[in-house]
Amino acid sequence: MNGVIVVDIQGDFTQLMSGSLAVPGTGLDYLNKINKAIDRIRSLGIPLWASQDWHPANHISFFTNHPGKKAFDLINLQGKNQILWPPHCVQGTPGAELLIEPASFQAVIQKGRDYRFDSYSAFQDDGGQETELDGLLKKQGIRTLIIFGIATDYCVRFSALDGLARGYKIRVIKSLCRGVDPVTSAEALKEIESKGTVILEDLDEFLNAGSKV
Ligand code: VGL
Ligand code: ZN
Repeated sequence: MNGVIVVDIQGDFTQLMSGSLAVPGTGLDYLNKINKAIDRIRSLGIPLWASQDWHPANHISFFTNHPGKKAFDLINLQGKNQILWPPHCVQGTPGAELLIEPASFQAVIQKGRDYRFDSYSAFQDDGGQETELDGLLKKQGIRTLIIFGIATDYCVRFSALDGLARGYKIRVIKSLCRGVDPVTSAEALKEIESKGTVILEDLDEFLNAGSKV
C-alpha cells in the first residue's frame, strides 16, 4: 500500500507568506503545484498524512533563546551540531498554520513540540521520542511512502532516513520539494538515494509507473 507524507507546508517556511524562515522557490506557483498534487493523489484514493513543525516559543532551535547567538549559528547540543534558526512555526501563530487543507489528510503530525529537542523528522525528535506517524502508517498497511515538501535538506531528508530505518520504501518527488540551501539539498538527495530512496522528478513519474516504482 502507498501513502503520501506532505512535509511542513507552513507559512513561516514560504515566501508566499513572507515567512520568518522562507525557503527559496516557495511562492504562489509552488503552493499551487502542491495543492494540485494533493488533489490528484486524493482523487486516486491514496491516503495522505501531513507534518507540521509546531514549536513552543522557548524552543531550543531558536537563536533568540541563546543569548549572544544569531540566526544560522551552529551550537553543540548533546554532541551534535544544531543550527540556530529564526523563531518559526510557533504554536498558535499564523506562521505555523498549514497552507494546505487539513481535511485532505488522515492526520496532521505535529513535531518539535518539546522545547528541549529539535525534530526535523516526522517520525521522531532528537531526544528519541516517537510521533504517532509510524503507528498510523502501520495500521493502514502502508509499505511505500511518497514524500515531498519543505525543506529538502532538513525535514524531507530526516523523514526519508527515518522512514528507511523503519523499513518503508521511500520515494521523494524532487520537483515538489524546496530546500533551504542548494548545496545541502543536493547532498541530502544524494545521501537518501544512496540509502535506498528512489528520487523521482515529478508525481507523474510515480503515477505513470502504476505506482510500481
Ligand atoms: C525545518 C528547519 C527548522 C523543516 C524545520 O521543516 O525542514 N527546517 N525546522
Ligand atoms: Zn523547526
